[in-house]
Amino acid sequence: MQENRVEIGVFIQQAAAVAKLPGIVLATGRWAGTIRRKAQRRKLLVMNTLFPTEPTVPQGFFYTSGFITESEEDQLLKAIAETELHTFNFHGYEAKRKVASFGYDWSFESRELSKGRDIPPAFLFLVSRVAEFLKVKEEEVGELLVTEYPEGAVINWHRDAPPFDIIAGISLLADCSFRFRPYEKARQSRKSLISIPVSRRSLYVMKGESRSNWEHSISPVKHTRYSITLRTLRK
Ligand SMILES: O=C(O)CCC(=O)C(=O)O
Repeated sequence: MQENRVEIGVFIQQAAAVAKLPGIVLATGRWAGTIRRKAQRRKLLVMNTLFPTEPTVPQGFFYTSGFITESEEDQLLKAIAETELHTFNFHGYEAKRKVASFGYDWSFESRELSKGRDIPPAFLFLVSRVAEFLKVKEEEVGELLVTEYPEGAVINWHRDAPPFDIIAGISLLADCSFRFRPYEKARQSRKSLISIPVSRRSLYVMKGESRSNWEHSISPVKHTRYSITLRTLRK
């Protein structure tokens, strides 16, 4: 997992820095002072990075760039152009973004899941690719949501609806800044905010803690962006 790689990377970096410290006992004369001061600065640096207060990314979050090719992105954008999108409405508030949902649809009004339209054939290659990546059966992907973010549109802080389990997001046409903050209000602070640059054609996955203990949002997009969100249903 990415976070493990990050942790291992930090550990190797720190181990390398620590390994250079014995240099101070070998030096004598005026060099000893310089080397000692350098070593102390290095030691401070190590101490500052040894126990990070927050992880780099929440546990259970995975990101990979270039998940789809440019021609697959074109293919999906053509499929979206043929899809009727409607303005997203949240308790009477009309958002800037537009959506189309296929498979199981969650209603924010009734807080119920209902079976909607079948996923159009043009998106099925993506369902199968993501299912393979997640190591789940294609049938386990319960919903495919297409979202259009015109320039300046956002998605506000939220945690996905309870009936869904794993969330996978593919970005099309533009990059965005994907943010996490702890779900628990008491743990929210400027320091606990995590911003992750997400590029077009990439895939991110949220499961585990990133899905249940954190909420996410997207900052205003600089250029029109589309996303395809695939969600598995809880068993
Ligand atoms: O556009 C995205 O990648 C995020 C979508 C999302 O968070 C949602 O629909 O709940």
